[in-house]
Amino acid sequence: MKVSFSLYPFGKNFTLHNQRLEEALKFLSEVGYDGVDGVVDPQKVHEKDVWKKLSKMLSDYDLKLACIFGATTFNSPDPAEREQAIELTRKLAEIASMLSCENILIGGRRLSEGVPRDKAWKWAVESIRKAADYAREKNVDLAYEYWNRFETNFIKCTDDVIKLINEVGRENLYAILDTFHMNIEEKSFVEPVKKLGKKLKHVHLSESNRLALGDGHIDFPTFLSALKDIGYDKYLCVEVFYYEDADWPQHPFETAKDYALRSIKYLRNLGI
Ligand SMILES: [Mn+2]
Repeated sequence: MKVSFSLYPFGKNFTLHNQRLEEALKFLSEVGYDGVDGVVDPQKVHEKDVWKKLSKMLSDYDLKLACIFGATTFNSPDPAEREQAIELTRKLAEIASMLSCENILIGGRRLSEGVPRDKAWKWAVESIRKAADYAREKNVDLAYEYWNRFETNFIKCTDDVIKLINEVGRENLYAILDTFHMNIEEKSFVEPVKKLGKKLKHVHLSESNRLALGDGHIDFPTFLSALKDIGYDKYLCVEVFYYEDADWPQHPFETAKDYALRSIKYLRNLGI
């Protein structure tokens, strides 16, 4: 299994266009990461030079772009917001293909009070289907990440993601498992992996407190052995996350390096 690091903790609003990107890539490459996950600016879709330069930088440091962050408003009651999600996916798929990135992460936001769940479900199915068709044209896959009850009331378990994948009925729609959300919502770290099987396209390894791997109490050995059992051979993305502005460390860039280093060491000790 290959390991990537989500660039999020390197700084607030840190994207693949950040001034310090190269410094981050150099570090991650040196300590043994195979890839990165991150945010790209869809408005730059037609600026071919931007993507050429980025692509070269990634390859210079022998890193792959494992997954880019995508839309989360496919389930919105506002048709304009659903259309935006589809349009965003179309741009991101074009960018992903220029960067040899296989995956776009998608999700589903919290429904406001009074929004009927069955309608939101139908909106999500229809708009994700259109988005998946655009992504398909560029040979890019969509991977749905469910979140936990504190972050969404829409899709928050593996069973519902499988139902979504089946109803959308597009081969390039897959699932992401995130151990932080699993820890809250699932009965075990094994069953969801087995249920998804080949539909599992990407993984977020995230601690119970979203800090460096080993700083919390997620049972990673059990989860990783379940992945081995299904022959999972894709990326494990280390995801460090802060929920509040107040949670950001004083020196996020240096702290992110520390978390990235300790996390990869933790995984190496587990034989990854
Ligand atoms: Mn995640």
